[in-house]
Amino acid sequence: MGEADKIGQRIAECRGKGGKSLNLAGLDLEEIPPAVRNLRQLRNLDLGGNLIEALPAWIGELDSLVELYVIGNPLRTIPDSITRLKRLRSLIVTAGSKVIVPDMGGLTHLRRLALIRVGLPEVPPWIRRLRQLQLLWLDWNPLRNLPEWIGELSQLTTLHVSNARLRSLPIELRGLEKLEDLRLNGNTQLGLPAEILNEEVPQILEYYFRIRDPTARQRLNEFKLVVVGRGSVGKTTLVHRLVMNRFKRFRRTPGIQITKWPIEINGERVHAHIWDFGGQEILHGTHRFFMTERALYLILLSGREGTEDADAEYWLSLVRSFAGDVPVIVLLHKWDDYPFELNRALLVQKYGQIRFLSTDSETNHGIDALRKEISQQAVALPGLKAAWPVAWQRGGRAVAAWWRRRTRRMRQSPSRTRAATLSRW
Ligand SMILES: Nc1nc2c(ncn2[C@@H]2O[C@H](COP(=O)(O)OP(=O)(O)OP(=O)(O)O)[C@@H](O)[C@H]2O)c(=O)[nH]1
Ligand SMILES: [Mg+2]
Repeated sequence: MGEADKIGQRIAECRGKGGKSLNLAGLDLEEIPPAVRNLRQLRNLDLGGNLIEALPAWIGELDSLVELYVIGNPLRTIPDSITRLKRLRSLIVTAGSKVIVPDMGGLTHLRRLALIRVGLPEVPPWIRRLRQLQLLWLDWNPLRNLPEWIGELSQLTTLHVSNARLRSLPIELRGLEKLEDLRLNGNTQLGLPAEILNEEVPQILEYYFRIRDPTARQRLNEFKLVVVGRGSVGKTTLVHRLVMNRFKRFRRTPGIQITKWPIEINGERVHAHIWDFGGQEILHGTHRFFMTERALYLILLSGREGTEDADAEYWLSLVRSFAGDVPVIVLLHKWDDYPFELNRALLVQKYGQIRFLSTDSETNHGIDALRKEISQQAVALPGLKAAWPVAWQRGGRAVAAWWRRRTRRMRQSPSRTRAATLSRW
């Protein structure tokens, strides 16, 4: 019996028995034998190691197929009709050169997809719709990057993109909680040493985002709220009132205190990182180094000492000089202890857009209005829901620690530290 007859017999047998699997691997086939078209019951078809350049359009008629293996063929095109194989869970293709691949985003049952060495210049956008994907192999394609939406494929356990041309990784990879097998070897531009590449997924990503690309950006629902004002004006007490909704007495704040405050804005949970600056005068000079553009500023003033106008000018000019055109809320604070007024029109004329509110942490006066105002202003901040440097949160903690060390030194020897600080900056 010739080779062709043997193949014919195998197909006939499969048909006769209503077989679910057909193995046609390694038979030097140049095309799928036409008789396969009749095997409508087939669930698994293995065409590996043949000489097939094109899958026929009728492949779409084999709509019971669950697994299709086309490994090691000189394939050039995959026909559109493949999108009719709605039950397909595994599609494994490895070729040797460019393959025309149709939009297969409708194959939403796919769990395993391999498109290896098929000349993909980018990750096909339709893969985004394959929400059930667990395994994705894209090795040996000239891919320069991975899309951010890769982070939406939440079922992924395996991602192989070895020997591509990746230049960077998206931070969204860190959101793939089930990912346990990440292969990135052969992408020299990522700068990942061999010993790291063999590590577990969290170690690979930690190394990459900490050492290689600490400026990678992450979408976070958070923003920075900076609270300033002279010593004892009530900053720390206000932060406690905002976050815990209680009035409590505090000692004076020795440096910066950073508090995380979860709030709801437009039905979404957002975290404010509140930077509460110690108001002692000796610390003011360094405030400016922590004033950043992507933040909302609260300036607290009180009236009992009679310095409210000068204080308002002092803090507004500091904020405008070092943080720029940021949103500012000026609080006429400790209101129920001592109500007072400011020349609001003049301040607005000199320092631009400002919101004014009267507040008191002890009596809760104006606190709800303040929360509301903060939410409204935060929505407009460029940082909210937009890109933030990843290192930002860590940065906050490092800054707080550095500040504590510094103020400790400063108390021991104020003048020397100040000189050292100046030369340092
Ligand atoms: N009547 C009244 N007293 C307040 C209010 N907020 C704070 N205080 C009191 O003012 C004093 C200083 O409050 P803090 O919150 O520690 O002031 P601070 O601005 O954080 O001070 P520093 O950390 O030294 O910069 C404390 O005695 C508070 O109890 C308020 O809204 N109304
Ligand atoms: Mg304080």
